[in-house]
Amino acid sequence: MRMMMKLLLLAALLGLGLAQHNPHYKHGRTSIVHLFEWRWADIAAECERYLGPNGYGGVQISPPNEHIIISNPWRPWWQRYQPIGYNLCSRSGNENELRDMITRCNNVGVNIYVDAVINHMCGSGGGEGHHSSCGSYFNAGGKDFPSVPYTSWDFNDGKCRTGSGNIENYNDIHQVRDCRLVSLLDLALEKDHVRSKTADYMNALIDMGVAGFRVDACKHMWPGDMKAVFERLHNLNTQWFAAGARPFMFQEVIDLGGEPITSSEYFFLGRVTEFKYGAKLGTAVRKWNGEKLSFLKNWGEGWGFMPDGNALVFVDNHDNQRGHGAGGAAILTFWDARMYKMAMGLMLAHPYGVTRVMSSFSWDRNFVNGKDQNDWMGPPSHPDGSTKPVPINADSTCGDGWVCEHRWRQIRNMVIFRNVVNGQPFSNWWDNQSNQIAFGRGNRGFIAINNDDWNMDVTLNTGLPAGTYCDVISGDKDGGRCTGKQVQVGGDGRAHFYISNMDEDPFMAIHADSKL
Ligand code: QV4
Ligand code: CA
Repeated sequence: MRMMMKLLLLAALLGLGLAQHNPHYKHGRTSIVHLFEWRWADIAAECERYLGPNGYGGVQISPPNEHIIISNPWRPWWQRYQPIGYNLCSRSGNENELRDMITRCNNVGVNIYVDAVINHMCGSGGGEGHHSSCGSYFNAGGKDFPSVPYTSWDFNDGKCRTGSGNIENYNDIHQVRDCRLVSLLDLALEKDHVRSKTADYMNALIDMGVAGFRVDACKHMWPGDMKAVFERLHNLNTQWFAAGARPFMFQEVIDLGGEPITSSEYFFLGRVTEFKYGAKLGTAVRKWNGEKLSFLKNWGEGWGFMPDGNALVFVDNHDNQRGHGAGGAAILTFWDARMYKMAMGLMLAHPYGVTRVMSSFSWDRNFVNGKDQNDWMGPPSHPDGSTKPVPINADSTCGDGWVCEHRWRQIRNMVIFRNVVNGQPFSNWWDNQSNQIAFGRGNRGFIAINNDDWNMDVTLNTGLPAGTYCDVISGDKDGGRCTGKQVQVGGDGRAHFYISNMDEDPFMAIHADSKL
């Protein structure tokens, strides 16, 4: 009997924990798109006209809470990572627009995940007054945020032992948690008042229908304090989610190894961003440090990444696509389009992790001594600092500086590929011991990649049923025909792949739904 009770208790605990690892996708969807800095009205429209129809599982939205308004530099993107309070008005829109967007996206099966900035408020040098996105008064120097309210009692300064009050040494776990990250006023999350205000903010969003959170700067919060907040969170709104569904949590922890704080400390709270993934994939696709694609035969946990069930993976994110955060020069972004698409194809075809697609805005980079002087630039905006809408061109691309990687045919089609092969095992690996590789997903999909400087010309076992398949990288299946290349799979499941290293996109992918 005792063993039985223990097993039941374990199951319950695991169930609780695992539930926060589950994105609650609808209709077998598998990927999240980060619509960085998009306005709520544009996200709602995109859910209905594009993300729903093309099988995206959810959207990570920029922080919806009230943030500081910064004039020097002019309206930087990172002003939204400096909270002034939890009123739901920001550069992306007001509470009504947010509510409307969440409803419209949920109604077409696209979940909303909120970027929650709960470790801190604005920078200590943020000044005093009403320069905030809802106009609320605050006094950073006095640590006074009446719109919450937070006063100086609600911050960690008494606990921080460094001279500057900022984090000075990432090898000291107390500094990392209890001092200020680049001078951002550090909240005392062990206090009940702070925990309840944080939970109230997140619960308001859960009750509006969000499916979970990307939690900012988790390395800088004690896991025990985060647990105390997460335990106060409501179950998801039963208008769109099963009764008892727990919010999906994916925690931003930058762990490339070498620091005392590790990703694994946060596994029990939800999934964790695996920053090693993008750094290693960029290095391999760029063929730096002697890396070759043929080494990716054991990609995933075999490369020392965290256990699959805990991982949130991406090629780039809003920080490291512009030199912030971690990943360094190896990170591939939309600026390196040809390699980027190859990396995205590989990530979306491979079973490891929950995948996130970055959708960016462009800016005029200005490198001086290897550093982009314009890495602070905010989204396409009007002279008054308000964000421009996202115009959709006749060819389905976006205009006005919005990059819309999630609409690039090669990426959109690989998001669909991932849905089609969901649950199928990694199979039929082949490589040429250099940079030509291929692998399948059971009997539902197959990808072949040529990253060598010569042609790929091989006959491979795809594992797929016989038939004619459209290559979804060079084109689409349009009714009864392929607009790009096609692949003939024989009765034995084998198919011939010819991929010139001069191709616009030197990789091909076929799946059960691209079969004529
Ligand atoms: C500067 C100096 C400080 C100085 C301060 C004085 O750097 O040393 O004390 O002025 O006022 C902006 C400026 C930064 C400035 C700071 C405070 O860039 O120069 O400090 O404001 O005024 C984003 C940007 C940061 C930005 C921050 C707040 O990346 O540049 O700082 O927003 O606006 C670590 C963390 C990880 C974090 C990563 C960037 O472990 O969690 O750094 N990533 C997340 C988000 C990221 C965000 C934050 C955390 C903070 O992904 O986008 O930082 O919320 O690795
Ligand atoms: Ca902290």
